[in-house]
Amino acid sequence: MSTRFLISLVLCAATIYVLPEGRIVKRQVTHTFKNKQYYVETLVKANFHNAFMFCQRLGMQLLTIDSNDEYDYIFNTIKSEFNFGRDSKLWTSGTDLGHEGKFHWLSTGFSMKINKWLSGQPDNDHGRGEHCVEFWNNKGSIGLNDDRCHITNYFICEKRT
Ligand SMILES: [Ca+2]
Ligand SMILES: [Ca+2]
Repeated sequence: MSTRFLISLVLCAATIYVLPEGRIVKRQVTHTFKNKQYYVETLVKANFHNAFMFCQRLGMQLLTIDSNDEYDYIFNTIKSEFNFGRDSKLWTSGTDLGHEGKFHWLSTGFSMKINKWLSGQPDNDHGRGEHCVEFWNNKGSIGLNDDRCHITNYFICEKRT
């Protein structure tokens, strides 16, 4: 083994070692609507908590939907530009973890004003506990659903401009 090879091996190991926080590569903002920029994460799936932190580490926030117009924009975007097929799911920052049945956006602290739930939702899984809000394609119908926070989904990060 040559000295040069050994040195590069050590340097390479050192680079990996000193980047324990550097696993998230800067993602590109891909969409804008009114005063917001969005990044749709379709490479890494994460549970609700980790999706929230992932967005924070990008200098962004997990999606909050402030109006019906914004909902329609996101809805149309994921339908037309992403393969949001049957059983596809995407986290938003909506949650009723603080108070069962009262949904807020964790990213802003404001209560959820829009009513875009899929038929029969939110159902808290009939009392078994679902506290985090996602877009869900349920057999061709797309809308919001409460789901278990620990499942891993793709998600959308946003940044106010
Ligand atoms: Ca719940
Ligand atoms: Ca549900």
